[in-house]
Amino acid sequence: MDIWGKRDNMVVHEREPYNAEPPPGTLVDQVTPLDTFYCRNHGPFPRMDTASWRLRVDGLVDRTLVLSIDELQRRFPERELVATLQCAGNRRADLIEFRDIPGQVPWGPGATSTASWGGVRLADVLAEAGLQPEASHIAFTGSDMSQDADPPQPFGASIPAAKATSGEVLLAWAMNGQTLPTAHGAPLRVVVPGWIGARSVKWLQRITAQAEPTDNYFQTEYSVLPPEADPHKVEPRDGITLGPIAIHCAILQPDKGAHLPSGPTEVTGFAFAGDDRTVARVDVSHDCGSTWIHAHLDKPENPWTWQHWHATLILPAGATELIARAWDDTAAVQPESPATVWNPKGYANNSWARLHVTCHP
Ligand code: MTE
Ligand code: MO
Repeated sequence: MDIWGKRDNMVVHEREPYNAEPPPGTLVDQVTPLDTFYCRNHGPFPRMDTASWRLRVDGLVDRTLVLSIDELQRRFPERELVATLQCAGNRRADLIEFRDIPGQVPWGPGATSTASWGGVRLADVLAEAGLQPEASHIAFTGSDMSQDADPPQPFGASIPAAKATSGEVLLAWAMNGQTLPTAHGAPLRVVVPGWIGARSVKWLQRITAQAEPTDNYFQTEYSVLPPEADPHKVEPRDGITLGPIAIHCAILQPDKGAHLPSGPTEVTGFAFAGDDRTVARVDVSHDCGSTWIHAHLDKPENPWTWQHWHATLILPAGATELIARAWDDTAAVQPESPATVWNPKGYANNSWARLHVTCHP
């Protein structure tokens, strides 16, 4: 284990700030162990003292609240929810192969994980504060300073009030039944199920009800710019600000580059549909999509979690590319290639999962 409690074989993209994902093929459990859960940071971990820490709830509310962890735990009903987090930069490496994306973390397919989060509903805390009618957006501010912004500013995000007051958004102090680890935002973080990970602000210090989305640097940083745009010249608001996650899947087994006997082969993976959508079907192919097998799909525990799947393919001898693509319950399907979705900052690559293997007769 490393100093942040992560297994030794994590793919560490950066040590400071710490950015790491589990190696391909690892995410086989419905709930990801803490030592395997990906970790995405824009600055060094802030020093947090739980005893003196307070959460401030302010802005367009009837009552400003200042709450300690104790008060949060005593005054609101405790909730537990299994939910998948996924970074908008997940699978950027495949976009980079198509066209370079300088200065961004080259995430593989492991910038996603699932935990059982424990805490209180954001909706309950906002109800206590009393949201005013003009409060259309709920902004979150963390405690970590990031040099990505010029001048440096704490990481922040906002979500529409409609999402914030839905029951699924949590203020979490526990992860898989343990105290929330420092690396994941202790003492308290937001968990916005079904939305890009960047909206789930860690080391939370302030919640502000406001009429507009936050002007925090990271709100518009996480947007899809037009392909021809120069990210240093355009305004971030020229992009599409990311919120709900698009339908996505990954192949877990066989291993990338595996040498296997030809014949029946078990192919496994997971699929994830963002927001309150669920995965409706996963198709798997070994012949460039001429024919597809429908995978057996696990039932979702709730709409906020990934769903694992498995299928048996009869693989011919020789080099083969395995392909998987998922559909959600609105019949949205993953796009075929990274070329379709390439964008200058390399977000939201949800193209078909592909994996090369070689079969001997
Ligand atoms: N919150 C703070 N305060 N600082 C950050 O750098 N990174 C965000 C989000 N919340 C971040 C943050 C991003 S981009 C992602 S994908 C998730 O946290 C990652 O959560 P994890 O590190 O617990 O996996
Ligand atoms: Mo992210």
